[in-house]
Amino acid sequence: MNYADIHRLYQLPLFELLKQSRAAHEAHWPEREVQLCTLLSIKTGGCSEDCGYCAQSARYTTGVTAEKLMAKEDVMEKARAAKANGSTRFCMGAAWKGVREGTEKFEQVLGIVRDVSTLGMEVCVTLGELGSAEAVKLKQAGVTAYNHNIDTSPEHYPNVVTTHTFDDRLRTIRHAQDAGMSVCCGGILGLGEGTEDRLRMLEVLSSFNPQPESVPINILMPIKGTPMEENSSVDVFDLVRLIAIARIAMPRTKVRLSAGRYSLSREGQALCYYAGANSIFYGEKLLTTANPRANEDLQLLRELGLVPQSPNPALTAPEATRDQPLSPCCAS
Ligand code: SAM
Ligand code: DTB
Ligand code: SF4
Repeated sequence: MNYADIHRLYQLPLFELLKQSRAAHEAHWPEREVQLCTLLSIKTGGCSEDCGYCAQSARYTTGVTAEKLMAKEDVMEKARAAKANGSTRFCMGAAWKGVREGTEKFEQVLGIVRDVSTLGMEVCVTLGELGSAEAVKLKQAGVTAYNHNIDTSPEHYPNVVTTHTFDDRLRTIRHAQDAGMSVCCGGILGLGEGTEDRLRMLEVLSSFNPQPESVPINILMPIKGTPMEENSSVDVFDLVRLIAIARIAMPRTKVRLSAGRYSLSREGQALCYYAGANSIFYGEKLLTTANPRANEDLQLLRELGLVPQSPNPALTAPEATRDQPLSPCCAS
C-alpha cells in the first residue's frame, strides 16, 4: 500500500479506521485465534552494533553481561517447556551483527535448530545479518521463519543505528525470502520517530513481495544506559491505529503485539486485538526484559473470547505475487 493510502487511513476517525481493520481481520482471520510465541535469548549481550535502543549492545552500560551461546540441551529444555505451555512458535535470538557459514558458532546454531525443529513448533531465529548461503543452511536445518526487523523508516534509521544500514537489513530479508523461509519483520515505536516515519515503515513492510508472514510491532522498552533511555512513551491510540493500518495493508500477515505489552493495560491490549493483532510473545521474559505472566495472558484471551492458535509445524512461506517486483534489496 502506498504512502498516500496509508496516510489517508491514519487520518480517519479512530472508529472508522477500526471498522475497516475489523472487516479485513474477519475476512482473513475468522477463527478468533491468537498465536503464542515464546522467545529465548540463546546468545545474550556483547553485541558489536550500536542500535540505540538495545540492552545488548556492548557500547552501552546497561547491566546486561555478555554470555556464551547456550548449550543445545539447555535450549531444548526451554523449547520443551514452551511447547508444554501452549506455544506454537519458538523464537531464538542472538546478540550478533550476523552469522557466517563455516564458523563454529553457526554450526552450533544449525545443530540447535535441527533439534528444536523435531518438537513440532514453528522455529524462528533472529541472528542478525545473513548471506544467501547462510539462509539456505538455516532453511535446510528446519527454520520456518527468520526475524529481522527494519525497526523504523529508512529516513530515521541512521538516527538509531550507525554500524549497519537500512539497505543491509533489506538484503538479509531478501536472502531469507529467497531461501524459502517466512519473514518476520516489523519495528519499534518510540525511537524518537515522527508519525511520517511510522507510516513509511508500514509502507516499506507492505511493499515486500511476498509481504512478511508476521509483523512484530514493538513499543520501546526503555533501557537504562542506552541513548534512548529517556524517550517519551508511545500513546496507546497511536499504537492501535498502527496495528489497524498494518491489518488493512497486510491482511494475511500475523500482526504481533510485541515488546511493551508489559506497560499496556488489559483494556489497551484488548483494543489492539480488536484492531487486528493476532499474535503475541508469550512467557515472562522477552530477551532481556519483562513480559506479562502467561496465566494473565491466557486469562485475558479467555475473557475476550479469543483462543490460542493451533500448531502449524508444516508452515510454508508465503509466495511472491508474480506480476509485482520482488522485495526491494535497498530502499532507494
Ligand atoms: N541481533 C539481531 C538483530 O538485531 O536483528 C537479533 C536480536 S535483536 C535484539 C531483535 C529485535 O528486538 C530488534 O530488531 C528490535 O526490533 C527488538 N528490540 C531490541 N531491543 C528492544 C527494546 N529495548 N525495545 C523494543 N524492541 C527491542
Ligand atoms: C521482535 O520484534 N521483538 C522481540 C523479537 N523480535 C526478537 C525482541 C524484543 C526485545 C525487547 C527488549 C529485550 O527484552 O531486550
Ligand atoms: Fe545487536 Fe541486534 Fe541489539 Fe542491534 S538489536 S545491538 S544488532 S542485538
